[in-house]
Amino acid sequence: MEREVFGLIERFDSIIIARHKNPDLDAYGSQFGLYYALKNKYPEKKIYAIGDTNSQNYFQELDMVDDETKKKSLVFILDTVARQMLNEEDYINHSQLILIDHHQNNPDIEYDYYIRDIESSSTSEMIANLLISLGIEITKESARALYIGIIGDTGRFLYSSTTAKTLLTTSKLLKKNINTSEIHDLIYLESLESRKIKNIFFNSVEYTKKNVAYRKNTKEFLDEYNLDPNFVSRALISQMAGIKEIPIWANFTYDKSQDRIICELRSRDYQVLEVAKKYGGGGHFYACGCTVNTWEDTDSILKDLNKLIKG
Ligand SMILES: [Mn+2]
Repeated sequence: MEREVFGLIERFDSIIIARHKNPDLDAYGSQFGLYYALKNKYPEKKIYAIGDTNSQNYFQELDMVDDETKKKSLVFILDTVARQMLNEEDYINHSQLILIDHHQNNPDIEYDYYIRDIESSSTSEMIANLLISLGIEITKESARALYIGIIGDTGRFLYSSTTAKTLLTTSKLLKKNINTSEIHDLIYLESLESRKIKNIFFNSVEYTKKNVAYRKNTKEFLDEYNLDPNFVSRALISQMAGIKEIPIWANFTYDKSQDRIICELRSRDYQVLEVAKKYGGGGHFYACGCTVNTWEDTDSILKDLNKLIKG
């Protein structure tokens, strides 16, 4: 299938690279990793990176593309295959649609080609290997993006999603002389304010009778400290990780922009994905999420999480 994808890249003069909304480092990394490599190899083609942006954009502004251009373009969607994770305007208009993803879900959108590798740590790792196998040069800029995506999804090579292939792929990126300490400072240095918020967050974590740790981040909490729901949802959940007594942890965050509650579920040993799926979400077996309408829904999620724990 990689050869067919290569044929399409060669054939189209207009190529659009999209990824899931509320992008994380892997969504950005895979998007810009592919973008910079294609821009370098095909300077005569129109290459676009599109989508929403947030505080994790360590790259550049996204492109605006009109519907007419989209309709005659090859469109890539990276790091998701789920309609719920996408802005419809990012993919609905296209000539050919290619999905590239490392998640467990089955696509619920129509596509032309789908490259899936659930063994891959990240979509960025997949893009790196795709570029290598197609003989498309990974420039230094592209390598930096792909490296950022890989460290994002592996927690700097800490999670068990890190494989021999992940490290082999990363070593090829490091040969491009990217400055890893500069990257790590950019992404991981935090402000004093942020550390203080983490303390407030952790001190008010609650526990179910089966020791599922959870935090309900209400509108009042977000307003009081002027917090971005994506930051609270994605960045603060790790405060509950790595605790011996806590097998499952969940973070529920009110999002004003959609008047709904973002749920992030994590576990070391229990497959929480089935619970996320029950509420219309998806992701990985041990790290996934969904979005619900009411706080009562979050209570029923907690009940379902409790049921996963035996004894
Ligand atoms: Mn990913």
